[in-house]
Amino acid sequence: MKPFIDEIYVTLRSGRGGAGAVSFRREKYVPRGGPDGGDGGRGGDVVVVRSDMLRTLSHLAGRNVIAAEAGHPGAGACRHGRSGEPARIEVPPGTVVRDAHTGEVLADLTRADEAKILVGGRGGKGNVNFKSARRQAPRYAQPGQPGQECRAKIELSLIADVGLVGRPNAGKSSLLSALSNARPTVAEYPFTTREPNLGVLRRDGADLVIADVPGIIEGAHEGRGLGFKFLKHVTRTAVLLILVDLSEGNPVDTVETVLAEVREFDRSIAEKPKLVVGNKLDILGSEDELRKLTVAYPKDTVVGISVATRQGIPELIRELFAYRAGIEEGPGDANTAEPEVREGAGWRWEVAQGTRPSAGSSSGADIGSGEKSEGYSPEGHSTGEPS
Ligand SMILES: Nc1nc2c(ncn2[C@@H]2O[C@H](COP(=O)(O)OP(=O)(O)OP(=O)(O)O)[C@@H](O)[C@H]2O)c(=O)[nH]1
Ligand SMILES: [Mg+2]
Repeated sequence: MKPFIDEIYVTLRSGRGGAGAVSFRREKYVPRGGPDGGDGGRGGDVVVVRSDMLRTLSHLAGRNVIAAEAGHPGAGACRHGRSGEPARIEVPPGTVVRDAHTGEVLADLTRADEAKILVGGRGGKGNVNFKSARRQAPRYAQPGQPGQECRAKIELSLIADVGLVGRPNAGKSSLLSALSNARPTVAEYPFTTREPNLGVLRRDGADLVIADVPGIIEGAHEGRGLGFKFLKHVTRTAVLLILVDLSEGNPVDTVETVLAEVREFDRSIAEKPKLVVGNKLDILGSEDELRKLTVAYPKDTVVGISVATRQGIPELIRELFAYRAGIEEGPGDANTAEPEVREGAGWRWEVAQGTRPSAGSSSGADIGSGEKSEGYSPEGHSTGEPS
């Protein structure tokens, strides 16, 4: 399996324009034929294209520069140079391209199919354009315009509808497994999940994408446990599902700790609609703990479940679909039928080693500045000196 890579830095370069040609018509019975140097071709653009087949940025790993082709020079007999081939960069849905230095968003491929990031340089005009009554034999043509360059940060946020957050061992991966076709690893030790997992829950033809992220502990914002940078994968979810192991006791403290860490990461995530879910209801005494949650969060929806016995799971699924923005409750049988969990696409990613800058939040302190774009230097053969 390819490593999970969700952030890369790369220098993008559009093609410089091709130079215009200096050329004169030379034919047997045409003495002193006029200038006929054609224009140079346009340089290639840099375009980012959304590919729904891709799930990570791994295919771009190790690329330091992505450059489009330069425009081809013009030639005699007024021939135009060919345009340079664009650089088309395929990325998964949910990719955002930013200027690595300023953070400015250059393209957001969540909904857009493609976006032009850099425009190729214009081709130079050939000497046929510079003929005048006074200058009948211009020995001059324009060089092509240089291409553009930028250091880009290409970043992927998973597009999930529901984000599962909670302490390690709460049963997040077990729940994802119960709700969707995804089969993440489940184990009784903390931090089993080290990279996000996605699963799809399908019901009455509507899809709900659920993201299970690694467990969060107090002090995660200071790097404890696995840290909290993976929370960026829930920045775009519509609903936050906070899962609590009721058998641990003090469920309200647990929810507050998790929320405090989420808030440290990004206040807006903590303000999303929340679903507070108590898990492991099958364990003795959990009912009482669940009641504490219901009392503490009268405004939020509180649901008790047991992934082990499937108690409460159908109710939870109904709540999830009810919450999801833009998707109403499925037609008809909402109260009676057991919601159906069917096949869909699911992915599991493995850990990437040493592929990205250390802290997700540092806005690129260690980014190389990349080479500066070259000067505007005319190239060899086809650009003549001014006469
Ligand atoms: N008794 C009981 N055990 C459960 C239930 N749900 C999950 N577990 C167990 O709890 C343990 C942790 O489950 P996981 O799904 O790996 O928990 P997680 O939240 O994904 O944990 P991390 O990935 O480490 O953050 C496993 O041993 C599960 O079998 C439940 O409803 N009842
Ligand atoms: Mg897990």
